[in-house]
Amino acid sequence: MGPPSPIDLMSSGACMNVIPLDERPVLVLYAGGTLGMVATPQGLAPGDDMEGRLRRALDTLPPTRQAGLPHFVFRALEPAIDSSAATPRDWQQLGRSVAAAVGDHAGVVVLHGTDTLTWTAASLAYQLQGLDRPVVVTGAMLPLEAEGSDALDNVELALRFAAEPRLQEVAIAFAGRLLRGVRTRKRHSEALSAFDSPDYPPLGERVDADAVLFPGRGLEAQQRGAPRFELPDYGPLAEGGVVRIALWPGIQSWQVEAWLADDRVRGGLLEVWGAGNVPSDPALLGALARAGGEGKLLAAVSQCTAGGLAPGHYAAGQGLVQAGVLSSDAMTAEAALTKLVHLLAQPLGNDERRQRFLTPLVGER
Ligand code: ASN
Repeated sequence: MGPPSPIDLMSSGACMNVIPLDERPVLVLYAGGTLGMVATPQGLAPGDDMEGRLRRALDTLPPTRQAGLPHFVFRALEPAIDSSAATPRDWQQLGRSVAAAVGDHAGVVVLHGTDTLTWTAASLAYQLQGLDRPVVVTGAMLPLEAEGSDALDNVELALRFAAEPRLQEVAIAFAGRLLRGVRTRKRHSEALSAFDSPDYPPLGERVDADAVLFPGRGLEAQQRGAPRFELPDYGPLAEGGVVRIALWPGIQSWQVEAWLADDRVRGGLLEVWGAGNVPSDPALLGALARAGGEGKLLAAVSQCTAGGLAPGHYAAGQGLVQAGVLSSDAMTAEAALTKLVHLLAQPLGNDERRQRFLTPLVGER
């Protein structure tokens, strides 16, 4: 893969396409996940002919609901995977696929496994800054053909929102709600309502058969990223360049040191307690400060699912501030870690990276 290559939206065909936006098809990109899986002797695994199966399932919807669907073209990424196998390379492949095609489509639906769906959605948001139309990620807790499956409802909702021109960001359509991609986490391993956006309200929801958008909550009404895509090469960082360390009572400085001292590690996300507290162990804080001094980009999120950090509020949080660890505020771990990857993959100075980390780029903080 080549060096970072920002693609200017204006020159990517988005504005030169002569077909009006609302007449262009939605693009459905199939990346894998339970939605498309079938039973095999080894357990659920991606099945064949996803497009045919999807179109046949949509044909079973009542005519009034079918009438509300946009026309779409379908493309499968190879190979379809269980999203537990995804790496930053997969985020990059998807980001580039969307960036290359989005100008010719009204919007994009990404069909993705739920296990790491929020990581992909967060990464897409950073790669597709300045998006001027919807990119809607969805999946399912049960395979399309399974009894009581949520797949068809989720795809229907995603298609409806992907044709909504007022939505101009990466969002997740799931279980009747539309959530900001970079604010969402998977909260349940079995329930059909598996996702939550603990610190940001839904961008839309299904009301009866309608997909209702709340435009006032959209990115456009708040901060927007620079009007360009940023598609750096995540390949080198996919080799373990960014680590995630959750503190536990009794964690030792040598353990933190072991993670951070390795030259291959260029950044780290620390999951700390409550509002931003860490053990007052000088050796541990020294290990963090040393890594920061070596130019490693370190940030902290709370282990709590909602509320965010107030670093320095407690004396127990002062050490983190003094060690130069950046506060992720109320960002999800997914949003913070994918942002570290995104910033480290670009040829930026350390100060610029730190400043961008603290700046909201796509509504992530
Ligand atoms: N393991 C599956 C995946 O993430 C889970 C799912 O899609 N519901 O691909």
